[in-house]
Amino acid sequence: MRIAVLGADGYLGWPTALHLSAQGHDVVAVDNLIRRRWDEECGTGSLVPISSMEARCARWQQVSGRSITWHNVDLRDRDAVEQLVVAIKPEAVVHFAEQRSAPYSMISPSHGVETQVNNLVGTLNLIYALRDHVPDCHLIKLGTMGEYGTPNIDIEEGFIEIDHNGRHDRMLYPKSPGSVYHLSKVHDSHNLEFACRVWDMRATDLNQGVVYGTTTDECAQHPELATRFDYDGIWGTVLNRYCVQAAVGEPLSVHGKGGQTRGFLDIRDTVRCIELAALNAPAPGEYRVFNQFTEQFSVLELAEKVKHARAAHGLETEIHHVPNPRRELEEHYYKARHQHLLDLGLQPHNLSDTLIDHVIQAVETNISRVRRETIAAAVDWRRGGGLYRAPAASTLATATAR
Ligand code: NAD
Ligand code: USQ
Repeated sequence: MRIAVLGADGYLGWPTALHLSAQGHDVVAVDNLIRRRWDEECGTGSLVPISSMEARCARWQQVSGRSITWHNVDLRDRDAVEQLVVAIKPEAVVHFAEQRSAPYSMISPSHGVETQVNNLVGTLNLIYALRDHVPDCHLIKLGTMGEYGTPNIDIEEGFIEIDHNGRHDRMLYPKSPGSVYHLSKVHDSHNLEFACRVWDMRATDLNQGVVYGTTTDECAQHPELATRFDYDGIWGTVLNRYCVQAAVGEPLSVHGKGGQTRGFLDIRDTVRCIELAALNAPAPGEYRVFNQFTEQFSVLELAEKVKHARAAHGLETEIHHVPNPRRELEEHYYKARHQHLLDLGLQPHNLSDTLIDHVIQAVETNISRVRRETIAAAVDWRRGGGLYRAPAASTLATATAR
């Protein structure tokens, strides 16, 4: 298949481009490198050194004998998106290219607006270009489990059957996201569903959980094929952050009580899920939703897993309950269905001590690059955003008192 991977310079886009290329697909990699500029703005950076897209693609050609074509395109530029689609005529498009940090979206009004403009305009430009030039193309769009929030009922895969006043219907599952970023994904989902229903497009919306891990089979083949690894208080995701904290000897920062439960998956499963979605396209007019995660954990359970993995090597790790900078339930019901990708053949890599050890080893290899001042949570939801540095880790009693 000719597959365009949008957001190919990112944590997940680059390993996916490599994986699809390794499977023999004709891959076109697209990005506008804005994430590297956001890092400059935030004073943050990938822990693992990452090469330029030109160098990465050249290295992949040399290592694998396969070529990935690289285009620097901003999805907000409608003409550029249209020209790209006309030029490459993709059979499938994997769309990762969005502002993906919840804390970044909550820094200020301009960061919130920037996030929604970037994400919604980019996705709309793509929908129109595909509709007008390759209407049969399968759009595989990265959504997020956080679209659903934490409802007090089971979470289904995109749709729910409702009986109301004696009548029955199948409707989009209600959404209750927790940040301006997560909200942008909800708006995208509605636009995608509309495009399928009204223009007979075909789309898979992948409501992905929080990803952890540093590498995939393809990325591991050469240091220049490495993908980025974020750990700071704006871009780092929770388990990756805990592993960095453990490696540098800081306490693990559990927000509040730590009962916040989320879906998680290994980065190796991300690339496989995308491949499975691409190989099994929906029918024209079908809007399909897969919940893309493999296991669910509370953030306190995850911290305990990291502590346990360290203890196996005789190392002591502290867990601190820091005041929660977010507005979110810290104790709640959570049961989310995630059957569709398993039915298509996904064989999950469950979280193990070995994986945690592996991530911590990757951190230790790059320990001199850790910017310790960026590790603490940096954005406070409750105060209407604003960049701040969290107070020193405190006790659960203090967190609860607030
Ligand atoms: P990332 O920030 O590492 O990569 C995103 C890439 O998209 C960046 O390289 C950036 O430059 C590019 N991009 C952003 N806006 C663009 C635009 N207007 N035009 C062209 N390129 C643009 O993020 P990631 O962690 O790889 O996440 C990829 C996708 O997966 C995102 O849509 C994110 O919402 C989703 N997702 C990520 C996770 C996770 O845990 N990392 C979990 C669930 C969903
Ligand atoms: N958390 C801690 N301690 C930390 C960091 C986070 O307890 O040091 C908690 C948060 O309060 C939250 C949970 O961990 O309850 C997840 O936070 P996160 O930063 O790991 O993930 P999140 O902000 O939800 O965003 C990440 C990605 C985003 C993706 C989302 C998937 O950045 O792109 O959409 O995970 S999901 O959460 O399923 O919506």
